[in-house]
Amino acid sequence: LETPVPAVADDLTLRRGAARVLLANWRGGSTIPSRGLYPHQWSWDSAFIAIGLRHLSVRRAQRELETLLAAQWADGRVPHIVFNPAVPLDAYFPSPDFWRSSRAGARAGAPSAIETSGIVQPPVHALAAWLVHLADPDTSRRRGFLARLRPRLAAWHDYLTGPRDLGGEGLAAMVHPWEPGMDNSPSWDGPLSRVEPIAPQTYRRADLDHGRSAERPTDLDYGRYVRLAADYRDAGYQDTAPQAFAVEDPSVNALLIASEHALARITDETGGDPTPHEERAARLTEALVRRLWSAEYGMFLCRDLVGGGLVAERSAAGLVPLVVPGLPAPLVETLLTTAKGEGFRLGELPMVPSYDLGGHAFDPSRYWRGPAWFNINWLLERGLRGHGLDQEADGLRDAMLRLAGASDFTEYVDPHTGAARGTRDFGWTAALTLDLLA
Ligand code: 9WN
Repeated sequence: LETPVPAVADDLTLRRGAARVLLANWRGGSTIPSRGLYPHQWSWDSAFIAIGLRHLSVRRAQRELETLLAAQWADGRVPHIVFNPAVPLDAYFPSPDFWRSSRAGARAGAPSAIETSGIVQPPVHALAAWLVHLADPDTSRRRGFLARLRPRLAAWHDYLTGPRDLGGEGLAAMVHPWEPGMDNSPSWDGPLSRVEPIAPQTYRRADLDHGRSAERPTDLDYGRYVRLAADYRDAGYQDTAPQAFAVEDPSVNALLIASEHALARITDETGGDPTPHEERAARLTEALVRRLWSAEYGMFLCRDLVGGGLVAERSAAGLVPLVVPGLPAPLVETLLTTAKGEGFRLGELPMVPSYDLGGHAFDPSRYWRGPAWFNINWLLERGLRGHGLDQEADGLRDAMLRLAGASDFTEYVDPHTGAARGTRDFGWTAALTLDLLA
C-alpha cells in the first residue's frame, strides 16, 4: 500500500493561507501564537511573527515589536509573555495572578500598568527589527522606528550580558526551561532533576484543554516549571538570588550574537557608532565556542551552571549557532556533518528534528523531545544560506513550505512522517512560511 502524498499547495494558496492565520491571530497591537493554546503575546514568537508580517503589513510588523518592547522592565528584561487583560484568567496557566509582575517585579522595574511574566525568551528581537526595517526603509525612517526601538534593544542586550551572565564567563544564562523556548528538551532533564516539583493539586494545566497530553510536557515537568517560576517570583525576580536551575544554551547565545550584529546595523543606521556592538558580538562568539563547543559531539552543548559541566544531550539547540555570521569555518563544516549524520539526517528527512533521532529520550510527538519545529528550521535554513550552503538550505526551504501547507501551519511535525503535531494555525509557522516565499 502506498502512503497518499498530500497535494502540494501552490505559492499563492500558501501565501493566502499563511496570511489568513496571521490576520485571524492579530489582536490589535500584536499577534497571538495560537487561538486556543496561547492566547497572549509571547516574546520570541512575536519576533518570528514580525519577520513574516513585514511581507504583509510593515506597519503591523513594526507594531508587533513596539507592543512587546513597551512591556520591557526597567532592568532591561523583555518578558516572555505580555498578558492581554481581556482574556479570562483560566485560559492560560500560569496566568497573571501567578506571576504578579507589577507587584512582585516592582524592584526589578516591572511595568505597573501591564501584567507580564517575569522570565525571558531568546533575543531574536534586534534581528527581527532590522529585517522589518529592511522591508521598507522609507516608512521605517519616517516613523523613527529604529530610533525608538534602539535604546530598548540595547538595554535588553545589556541585561542579558550583564545580570544574566551568571557563569561570569561572558554568556547569557537562562534560569527556567521556558526561557530558551524549548521547554521539555532532554537537555533539561538532568538540571531539572534537582528541582522539587510543586504538588499537582495546587494548580490547573490549561494547556491540556487544547493540546494532547502525549504531545505536551509531563505533569512532573510542569510541577518543576511551576516550582522554579514561583521561587523566582518570591525572590522578586532578582538575578542576584541563587538559582536552582541555571544553564547556558547555545541557541539563546547564538541568537544573541545574531541580534548583536543586527544591533550594530541598527546603531549605524540611526547615526551611532556600531563598533561596540560588533566588538560585543565578537566577544560573545569567542565565549560561545570556548564554553559550549564539544569536539567530541561535533556540535554545541548546553552547560549546566548548577551541577557543572556540559550536558551530554544532542538537541537542535546545538546546531542553531549556524546563524552566527563569524563562526569559524571548521566548526561550520563539523556542524554540517553532524546535521547530515544519523542524529538529525538533514537532507534525508524533510525537516531537522529538535532532538537526536537515536537519543535515549527521543519521542517523535512530544514537543521539544523530537518533533521538528518551523522556527528552528527557519534559523538553520538562514544559517546554511549565510555560510554559502545553498543546496542544503534550498532542500530545507522546500520541505518546510510543503509541510506548512499540508499541515494547516501546525506547531510542529513528526520528523519521520511530517505529520502535524501540536496546535494548528500557529503564528510563527505561518509567518516564516511568508518569509520563505518572499
Ligand atoms: C511556555 C508560545 C510558546 C513558545 C515556546 C513553546 C511554548 C509555552 C507553553 O509556547 O511554551 O512559554 O505554554 O508551553 O515551547 O517556545 O514560545 O508559542
